[in-house]
Amino acid sequence: MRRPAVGLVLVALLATLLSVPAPAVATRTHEVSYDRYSLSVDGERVLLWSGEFHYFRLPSQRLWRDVLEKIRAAGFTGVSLYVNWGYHSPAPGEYDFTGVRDVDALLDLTEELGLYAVVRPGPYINAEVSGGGFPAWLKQVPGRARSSDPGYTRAYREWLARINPIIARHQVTRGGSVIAYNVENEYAANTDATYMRDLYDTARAAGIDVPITHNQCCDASWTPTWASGPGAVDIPGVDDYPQSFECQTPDVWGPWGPGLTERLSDHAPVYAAEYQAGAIDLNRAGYDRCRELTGPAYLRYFTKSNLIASGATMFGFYMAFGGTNWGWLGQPNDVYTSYDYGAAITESRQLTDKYAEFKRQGYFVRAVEPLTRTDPVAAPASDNPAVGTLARANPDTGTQFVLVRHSDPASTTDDVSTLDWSTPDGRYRVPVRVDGRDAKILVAGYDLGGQRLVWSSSEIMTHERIAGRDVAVLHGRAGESGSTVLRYATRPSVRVLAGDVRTSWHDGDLRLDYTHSGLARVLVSGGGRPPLTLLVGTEQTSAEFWRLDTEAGPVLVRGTALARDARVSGQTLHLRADTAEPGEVEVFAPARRLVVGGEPVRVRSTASGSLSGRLAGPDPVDLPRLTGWRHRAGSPETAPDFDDSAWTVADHTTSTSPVPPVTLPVLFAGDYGFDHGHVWYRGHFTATGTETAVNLNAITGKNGVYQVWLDGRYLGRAAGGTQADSDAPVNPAPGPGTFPLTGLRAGQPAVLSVLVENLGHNDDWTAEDMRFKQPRGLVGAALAGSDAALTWRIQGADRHATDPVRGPLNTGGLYGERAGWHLPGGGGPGWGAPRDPGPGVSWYRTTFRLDLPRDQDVPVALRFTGTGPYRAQLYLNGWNLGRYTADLGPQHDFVLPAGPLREHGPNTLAIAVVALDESTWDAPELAVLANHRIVPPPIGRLPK
Ligand code: IPT
Repeated sequence: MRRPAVGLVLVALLATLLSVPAPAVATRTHEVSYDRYSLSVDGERVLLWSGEFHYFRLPSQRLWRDVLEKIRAAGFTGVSLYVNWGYHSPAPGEYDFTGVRDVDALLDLTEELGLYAVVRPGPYINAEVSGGGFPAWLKQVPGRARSSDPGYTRAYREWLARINPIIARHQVTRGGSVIAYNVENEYAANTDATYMRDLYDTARAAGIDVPITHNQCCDASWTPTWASGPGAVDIPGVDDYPQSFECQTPDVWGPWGPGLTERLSDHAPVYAAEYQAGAIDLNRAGYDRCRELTGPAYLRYFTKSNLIASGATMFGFYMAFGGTNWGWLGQPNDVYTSYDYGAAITESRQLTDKYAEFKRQGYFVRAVEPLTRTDPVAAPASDNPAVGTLARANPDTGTQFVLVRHSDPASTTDDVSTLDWSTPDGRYRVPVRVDGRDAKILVAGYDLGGQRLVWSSSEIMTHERIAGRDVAVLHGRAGESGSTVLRYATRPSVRVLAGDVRTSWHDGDLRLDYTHSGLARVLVSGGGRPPLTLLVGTEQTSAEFWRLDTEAGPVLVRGTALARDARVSGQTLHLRADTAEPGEVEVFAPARRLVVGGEPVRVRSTASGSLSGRLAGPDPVDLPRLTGWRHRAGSPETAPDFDDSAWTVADHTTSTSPVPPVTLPVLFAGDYGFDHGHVWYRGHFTATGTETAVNLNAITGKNGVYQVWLDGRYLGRAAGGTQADSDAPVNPAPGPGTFPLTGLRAGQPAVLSVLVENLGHNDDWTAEDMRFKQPRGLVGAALAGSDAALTWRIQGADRHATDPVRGPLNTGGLYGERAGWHLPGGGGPGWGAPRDPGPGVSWYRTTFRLDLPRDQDVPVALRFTGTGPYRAQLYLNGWNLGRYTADLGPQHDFVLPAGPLREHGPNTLAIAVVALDESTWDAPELAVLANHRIVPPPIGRLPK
């Protein structure tokens, strides 16, 4: 498979060496085509094995590189990238693509790293982000969203006019990384073909000339599939989440079906557009449970079954890295701050056992090219009905791929069988074993480099031609026996360097029999073929290998926690690798010397043809304890004499929202331009003395609350209304709360202060405005027992004055947020000794210094342990990095990503505690989540 950007990588590397900027645009262009089997680039078939990554969930360009390097190191050939309209657009006509919103820089990075990109700019993306990626202001645009209504059309064309040119200039066809462009998202309910057609045409008109795709929900029963007819795309894909999102029961097996991607078109490859690789934590079980639900066994069984059953050659694994719903990015109903997703790479960028499984599979699909073009063929018969087989073959090479797994998907027994296998090189009896929910893809009739693999009951991880030798890594489950048969013209000489391997020779077949254990090493030479180093490992030992491209050809690295990059110059291999502890490193490379991080490593040459040396681990690190907290009361808006004269008067009598107000005037926060976070209301009236209560309604999103004060006295709180849909358009009387009013005298001026949480905007999954355009804030307010006139003023985060660095979703309308108390400069007078919080808002601030070792990567979290009736909004150097819901859980650790976190210098923490009642102040502490020695980028700094 050709990497489109190798040329560019070289240019970039040279440029870095010479300390001149790399040219922005690569000169080499490529042709992208496709047929019913696969995508091709310049006529060479490509297996697109991509992992989903959301740049908007990681506010740090530097860490984008870290995560994308980790994705690449797992063998992914691409990334799937949603682009989030609302993240870039605070108000109509206002767009920002700078800093953490720089999509150009993101695509430059994919290009530099040689990763293909499937870009998915919506306009609707779902993705558990606020509004499903729609900007909040779209709620005030008349006309149904996700339809061809003129109001919506004008709005989304504005977005596409901004984003399409960025995507277009990064296409593979122009020397960049973008290999496909996805329109809309699971567009299967209330569809409108005119709209779909326009998305397609608008992309083409903007110069998008790579294939246009769509990700259909679930299976072909959801229509239209956009495979044909008006609005059809080039490559229709399918989303599949066979394990569901019930993380609290991680042992279930495929409750949402077998996970076999359907073919939607005869003219396009089978595309598993979103294939489940983690889960949202709907029931707050914690992401470790989600990682179990979608763990290595799931990935083995479902992904391998799907590969062979469906013949898919395009994949988007959702998610490779989930990230963080920082600020008010998250959708209110299904997620909390962490969007870790139980993914292969954790929110704090750590590699898991799922990562190892992805690596085994990713290296395989990438190395074994005949997989890009296969048809179903008859599978070898199994003599044990408990063990089932399914097969595909490449019609050009004859190479066969046989899936072996239990016939009953849920079976957990340990079974053996003998396959009667007619391979391209003859008929064989092949013993296999399936222990539990395992699945294997066995290969026969394969030109493995210069070798001929007749068959193997071990799986192929990868193979490379290195310094004139074929080096192959096979693997099997520890303790299971395996056999590999290779064909030679004459009997080759075999040297077993490690492991208990028995060899036999019969009629051109060299047969190796062994038990998978540790790492067996066999050298084969002669026999009319190039020399072969055969490495046969277990799941554990195979996962120790890393495969890297260099300008001198591929290299293999065994050991280290992560091998990111390599370069060969002369006889020296320069390696960029991470270590978690001191240990061995072994490299198979056309080199005699090894340099890691600029430091020569003492190596010895091994009999395997490799170099072996030792690398140091990281030094231990200590983080400072957080001390010196200061406090400031944060809800002056409750005081009767608070000056609200500059606030917006709520005087609208109509709204574009399809959800009607309970009372007039309209109090919907968005209708007055306040879209994210908390909103304050002050309702003034002259008491008649007969008031008995105020009846309020507010909509906050799930688990949201609103709080009410009368003349500074706390009256209490109520739960806010949640998602509306067409069945219950307004959730009969949304978020009702009755607050008794006592002690008011006739003629007395009185003021109600109401603080309403806004947890984000509903998605638009079913393309019905009732749900997405459900308002936020107060939706009804009436005095009981009195006809006094209530006049309201409203204050929140102004959509026209959003933070230029941190973006439109960073802050809401708390007093301290409006006054900048969350910012590094927001200290000053007015702050005093810490006090326990009472109902309303209390701010806490402190500073701390870090000086982490520059050659170590130490992800840091802020750890909350307090319990009580409060929610705490945490700001690091002004960045709103999450919301600790002490009353709900489950998240206690909040990742502080480097970037917002200064690893070398002073940091400011500010915490806005919104307490529902009297509570206690439990100060959080810093926590180390991992520690690796790294080679700081870029690799170009390494000596030549
Ligand atoms: C699929 C969406 O396409 C994606 O945006 C995200 O929301 C994902 O689900 C869940 O995390 S929808 C599919 C579950 C039907």
